[in-house]
Amino acid sequence: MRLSSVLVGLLLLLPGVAISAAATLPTPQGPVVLTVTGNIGNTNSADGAQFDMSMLDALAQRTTVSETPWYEGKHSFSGPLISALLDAVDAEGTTLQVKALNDYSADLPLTDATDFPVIFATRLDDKEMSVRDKGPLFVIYPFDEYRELYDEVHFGRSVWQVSALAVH
Ligand SMILES: Nc1nc2c(c(=O)[nH]1)N[C@H]1C(S)=C(S)[C@@H](COP(=O)(O)O)O[C@H]1N2
Ligand SMILES: [Mo]
Repeated sequence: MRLSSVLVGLLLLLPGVAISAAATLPTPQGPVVLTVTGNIGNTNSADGAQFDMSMLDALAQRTTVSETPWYEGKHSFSGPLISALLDAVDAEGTTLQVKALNDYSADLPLTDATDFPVIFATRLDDKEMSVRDKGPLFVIYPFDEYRELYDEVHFGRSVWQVSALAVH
């Protein structure tokens, strides 16, 4: 009878564990657009935490309407807050290395994401961005809302064609 009560205990326990893990970070169903590695507590693959577009859309979103060095006039950029993404993967550390498809990479202090509503833009004027248009992911600082961010330091951290992150 000991064994059967252990088995009952396991049966009660296992679904709970599976459900909470799935709720934390599901498995991507569509093409993976972002892979996060490094000092993170939540993963969903041997390669770290992988995200498809709908997983990014499910995170807390923000829009900023701003001038930028890359486009004429003001445009609307929207997508998940970097802070929401860092929460989702349970990131710990001081630096976020942001890597692009073209091998460019920049180190962002994690405090940028906690001090300002910085966005991983997935939409420019409500449309997804193709790789040709600096997509699918573009780090966008809320330049018009915080004029002090409009400088070379933050332009250099505004990585476009983002494909991977490493938390250190
Ligand atoms: N993917 C990618 N993002 C990037 C860069 C790059 O070469 N590739 N250059 C960065 C730097 S150093 C700056 S100053 C700005 C430059 O943008 P610009 O080349 O359109 O002036 O984009 C940043 N984001
Ligand atoms: Mo730059």
